[in-house]
Amino acid sequence: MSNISGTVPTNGFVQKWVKEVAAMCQPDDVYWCDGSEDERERLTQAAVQCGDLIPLNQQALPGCYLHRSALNDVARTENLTFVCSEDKEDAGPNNNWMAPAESYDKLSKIFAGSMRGRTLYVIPFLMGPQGSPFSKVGIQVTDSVYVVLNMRIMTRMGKIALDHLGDSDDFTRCLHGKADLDIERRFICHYPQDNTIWSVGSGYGGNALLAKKCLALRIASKLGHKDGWLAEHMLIVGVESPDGEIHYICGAFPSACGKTNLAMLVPPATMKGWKIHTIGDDISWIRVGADGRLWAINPEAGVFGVAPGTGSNTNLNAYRTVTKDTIFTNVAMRSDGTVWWEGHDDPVPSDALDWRGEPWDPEGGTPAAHPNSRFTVSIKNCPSYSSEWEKPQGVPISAMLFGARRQKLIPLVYQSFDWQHGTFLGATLASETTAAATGAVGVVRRDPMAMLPFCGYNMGDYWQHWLSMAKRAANPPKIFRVNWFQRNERGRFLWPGFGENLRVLRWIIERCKSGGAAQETPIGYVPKASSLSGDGLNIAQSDIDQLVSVDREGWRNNLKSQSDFFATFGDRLPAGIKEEHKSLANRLKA
Ligand code: GTP
Ligand code: SPV
Ligand code: MN
Repeated sequence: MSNISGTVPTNGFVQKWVKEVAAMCQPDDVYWCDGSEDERERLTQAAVQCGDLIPLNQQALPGCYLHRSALNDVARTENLTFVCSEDKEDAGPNNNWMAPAESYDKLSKIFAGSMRGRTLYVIPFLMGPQGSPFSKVGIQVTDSVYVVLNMRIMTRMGKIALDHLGDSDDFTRCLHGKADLDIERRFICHYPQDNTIWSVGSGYGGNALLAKKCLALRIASKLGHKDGWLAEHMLIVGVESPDGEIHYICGAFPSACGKTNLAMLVPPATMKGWKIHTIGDDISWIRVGADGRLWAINPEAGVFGVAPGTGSNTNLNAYRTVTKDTIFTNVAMRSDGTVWWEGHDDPVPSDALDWRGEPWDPEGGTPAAHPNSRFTVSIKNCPSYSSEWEKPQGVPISAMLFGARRQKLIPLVYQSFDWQHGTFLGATLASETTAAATGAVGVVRRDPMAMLPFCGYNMGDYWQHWLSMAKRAANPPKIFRVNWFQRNERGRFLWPGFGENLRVLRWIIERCKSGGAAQETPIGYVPKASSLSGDGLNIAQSDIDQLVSVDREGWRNNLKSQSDFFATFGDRLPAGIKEEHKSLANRLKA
């Protein structure tokens, strides 16, 4: 029997489930988290003691700590992630599948006795604003104090969640254990029919913070399919024009393709009077409002952001966000106890330990920070944080963006003809892969709606669900495709990106208000170069022409790769998507 401490809730369903998992995992202690400040201090000390956290220089970086993960545990492992629906077809070709009974059996054996000598922490957490009818409760059990401290930042944790739950059994059961961190015994399994997630053998990010990708996307997307809403891998940002009007925009970009940066954009000095309001940087839950518009909430409370590339010249807001109360994972540490990464403001250090804790040789050809090193920090730390984040109904969405990393072919921005065509733009999204998941980097892969690794059911059904939103929403957002990542022959980015992306948002907002100069092309409405330039944009005319040009030949060559991908969905592929593919082919022929 384990020692029990902390705040045990009165909810019998929660108690019963925790008793069951404790019986399987056999921890020495069970600790029920309450989310208090006092608890944070105690758990932080415990984390320092066991080596999970290294205190940083508290003068320069108050409340900041460094975590170094196991060397084989630095990113999501998509090949070890499963959707264990009853019927394999319901997981679709977009997911790995295991039969539920087989996977419960396999993971039970790994969990059995795996917490001996350890503490099992119970984390009640709320996803979404307090008092919102759209918010959901999860209970995560974990043997990692690092995971507890991250979940504390990433969610609304403790009493607030138990109050929301009351005596209901409507909560996601999230079981997480490090076991021995052996990649051969690592599995991240989802059971949508049981509202349950089991994750074992990893302590990192989306594998271990089960509120994030596992609950808020994979499980939630399936719930949304059933109940008529959308769970999306989307940032939410409010863009205020000089006349004081605010438009809210959602954007889906694959991992490490710019969501956090767009959500925290710093307007360029030349665009006077524009302001940015940050609501969310990774996940949106989206519903049809009584007014026929789509409304979005950010279910999360924190940011688990990519460190490399974060500097005051690329994104001052993000840079300032991480100067206090931040947990850094796998960045480099300098001898004065401060942090550094590639793209940091400070010069390349000669006295740094790299992300593994080894002395770093700047000439050695390896990065100091891991390319997928991260910071975990409350969204309220961000200078552009908006209190609209707390609104139970969320914010009304004017435009949705699909973006990805593409060196060639995809223009800087173009607008879909309508909702069905916009859904098609999402469905055909493809991106060069990044370090956010294990595997090759820089390879173009299809990543529809930036949800390929996160859609908890058959993507054919998901597209049909997207198409059906138009029938229920009289006034849906306008849909756009964006690409900040075009390069020239020498590999240089054609578009300055970051703050200058506001020029693209300005055109998008004009289009939402039926303005904005555009040219109709076979792929959609593309801006006139003149609607992006002006007020101090400092790039060559030939570059801007290239950024908005449509390479018909390249698009024709792309059609086959689209249809090959769609064919893998067989008869689950919606007619509306087939129709759009055919229309695009016809327009390109004309
Ligand atoms: P996840 O947290 O993995 O979902 O990533 P994300 O989509 O939030 O990406 P993030 O904003 O953290 O950016 C990832 C990387 O892309 C960082 O290294 C950024 O510096 C870089 N990046 C972001 N926006 C731009 C841009 O407009 N232009 C260029 N060239 N790079 C960008
Ligand atoms: C992503 O990979 O899209 C992330 C990081 O946001 S993780 O939490 O690891 O999924
Ligand atoms: Mn993400």
